[in-house]
Amino acid sequence: MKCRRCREPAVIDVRRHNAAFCRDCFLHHCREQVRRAIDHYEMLAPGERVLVAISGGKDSLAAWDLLRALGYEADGLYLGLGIGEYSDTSGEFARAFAARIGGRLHEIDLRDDYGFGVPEGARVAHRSPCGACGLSKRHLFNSAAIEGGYDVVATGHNLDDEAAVLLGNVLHWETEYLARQYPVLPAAPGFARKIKPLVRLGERETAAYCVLQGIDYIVEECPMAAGNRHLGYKEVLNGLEERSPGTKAAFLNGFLERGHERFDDAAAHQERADLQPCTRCGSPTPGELCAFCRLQERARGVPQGVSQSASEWVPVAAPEPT
Ligand code: Q46
Ligand code: ZN
Repeated sequence: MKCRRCREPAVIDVRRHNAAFCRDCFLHHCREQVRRAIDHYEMLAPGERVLVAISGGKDSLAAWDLLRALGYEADGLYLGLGIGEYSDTSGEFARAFAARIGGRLHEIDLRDDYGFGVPEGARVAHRSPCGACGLSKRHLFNSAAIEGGYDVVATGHNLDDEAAVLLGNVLHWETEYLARQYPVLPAAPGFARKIKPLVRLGERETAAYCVLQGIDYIVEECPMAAGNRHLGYKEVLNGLEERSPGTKAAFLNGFLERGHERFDDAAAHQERADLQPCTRCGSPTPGELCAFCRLQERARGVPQGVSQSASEWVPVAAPEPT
């Protein structure tokens, strides 16, 4: 197997592209895919400051590394979720990577800074752990970006993640989620722009990128993910991909190029029009208190460390992993 680009011996094949690459050309391929995604979806303008949501996993660390490699000014933000050993270990990987690249890593700890962890939050809110987690991440990454003067929040969602979320949204015809499922969500008053620069890279590619680039990342999945629908959708798509390489990319890219606009009507954006500042934290919200502040108020009275398995819950929508 020879590298498609330089004809040296290849170390990895990418069946979707019907290509194999040596180490250096594979790293170039990854940078190229991210560069193309940024250009195509107009994710970033020169000089903009990016805050990368860091989980300690392969995708978020690869996203941070790739954005820096492409010359963007990107800092990281690690959010401790209070999920026992998983959170302790993922934080260590995030810190070690930041130290290695000399990057600036902000940190927020949900339990230390806000008085609750994801397990307690889920229990009091009668949500799935991933629901409480997603709400907290969206709120805290956005408010940290606004307060820190960042233009953009970047997440490590890859092609596999996005295809799985799309499958879930289509199976349940979640039209509002379909309207918002796009690699760029524009900024609005109180909201930083959100981008997904890894949308053209598969999960196997981001893992290989980290290995070939010498990036250590937490390999274990979050224990709360067990049994959630999102993993089931990934398995289904992996089965289809195995039989017919390129299916996932065709599914996702077809939606982004030809399907998304059909759901992206004014109504989808209307909800942002009638927002007012949360009386407690100032974030835009339709009510008095934003959803995160309500969650925090309810969760603070609950004993810490109450564990809740995701499989006991039926998520309302597929979670947004990072
Ligand atoms: S971290 Fe949070 Fe994920 Fe864990 S609780 Fe669910 S959403 S699975 S990416
Ligand atoms: Zn609030």
